[in-house]
Amino acid sequence: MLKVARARPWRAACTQSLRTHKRHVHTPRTITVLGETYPTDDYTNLPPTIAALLERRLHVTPPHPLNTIRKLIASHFEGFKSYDNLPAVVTPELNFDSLGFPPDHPGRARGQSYYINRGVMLRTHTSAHEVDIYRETPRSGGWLCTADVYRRDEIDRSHYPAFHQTEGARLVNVADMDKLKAENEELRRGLSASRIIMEDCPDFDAITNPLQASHLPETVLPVAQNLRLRITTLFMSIFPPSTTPLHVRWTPDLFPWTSPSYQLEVRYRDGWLELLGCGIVLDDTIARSSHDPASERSWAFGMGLERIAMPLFGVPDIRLFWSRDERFWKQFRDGELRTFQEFSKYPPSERDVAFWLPVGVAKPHAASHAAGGEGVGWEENDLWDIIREVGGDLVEDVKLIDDFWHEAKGRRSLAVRITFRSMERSLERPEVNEVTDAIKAKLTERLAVEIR
Ligand code: FA5
Ligand code: MG
Repeated sequence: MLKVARARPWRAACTQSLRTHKRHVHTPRTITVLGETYPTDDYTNLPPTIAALLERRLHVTPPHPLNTIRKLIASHFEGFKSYDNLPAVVTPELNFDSLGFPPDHPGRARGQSYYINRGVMLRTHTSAHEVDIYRETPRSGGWLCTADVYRRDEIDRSHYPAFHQTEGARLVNVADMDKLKAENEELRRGLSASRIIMEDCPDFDAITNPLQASHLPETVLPVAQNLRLRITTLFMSIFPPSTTPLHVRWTPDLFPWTSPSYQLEVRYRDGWLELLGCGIVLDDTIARSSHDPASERSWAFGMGLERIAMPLFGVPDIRLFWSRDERFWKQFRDGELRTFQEFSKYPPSERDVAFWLPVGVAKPHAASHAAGGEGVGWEENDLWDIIREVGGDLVEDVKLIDDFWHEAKGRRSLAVRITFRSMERSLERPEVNEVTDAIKAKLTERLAVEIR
């Protein structure tokens, strides 16, 4: 206890100087994103490699599979208005506050999201546009919004710092519940005639997934059922009937602006792949959207398009969606589902990199990871970003393989295993060594680590 207390001022000083160092040496005064120039500040953490992805617009570029999926989804939601070109640069107010994220929500931290500066960031989800779009939506209207979203994340075959989501929402007048119940019956009949296996979950749980205080079961349960039925029938219609029936399961979830909330997973390659989150929008958010929570309910969902495209097109690695290689592009036709043929798989090459963290970085778990990174001298996502920035798409996977605290030195040591693999060619040993050396140099320069 005493040790932690004594260590604190020292750690704070070190954190400060590290941050000043990083900013002073590496952050330009301004950065330009999608043609707009912004001043930088102590929150800026958007690397050029990520900023470059904003130009790609894969979800509106035929014959890219994400464009095909976007259109398939839209065809299932007849009469819903589509928004496919909203810019990725948003304010934290839109991305978080408009949806009631608490001030200390971890998603707000610099370590989790990409900030251009304190006032502007890259959207982390399409929900950032919910309130604005609802405002333009008439009573009983529906809408869809598809876009690229950005999150600082680990690297593996199903996680990439940029991915795509389709958000959808439907407003329902509480006076229309009978109509909605009839629609639900129709949807249920369609489902029971299909080969889909659906594990449903309870509509709500009074403790862990409650109805909102102002919602009577009779004016909200049909809406919650309509949400799950519309989504399940969407997947029933876009996944072609095959010998193995599609197997999905609903479970309760938690979002700051919906209650009750649900998540949908699909059975894929011996595991469960998370496809989407959704729920009944809170009255507060409805009111913020210039609608009347007393007479209107709304469901909303946000689904990951790559997660749908991977099983649907048989794409084994999420990096492939960003490929510029014509062997990827020429396999697809606009609007058609085709099974991707892996181009010859080149061998992986692994390198381990071990290093001491800067003196003064606290023992793991002694530090609290406060939102906004205040007082935190070490942010693991900085590590993944730098490795990706230097190694680009040659980096297939990065794993933390060692993390120990050296009592006598009072220092923490980490080791990572980087798997390099090109989708396009065999990597030569000297090239891999050169990239590894460049990664080590950048880690030393930016994070003040000491390579072991
Ligand atoms: C959301 O982003 C919420 N905005 C969804 C929502 C909308 C809830 C409206 C309620 C109402 P979540 O963080 O679970 O939720 O992400 C939604 C989906 O995006 C996931 O289910 C997954 O399919 C996909 N996804 C999330 N992270 C990644 C990633 N790093 N790479 C690829 N896909 C991802
Ligand atoms: Mg989720």
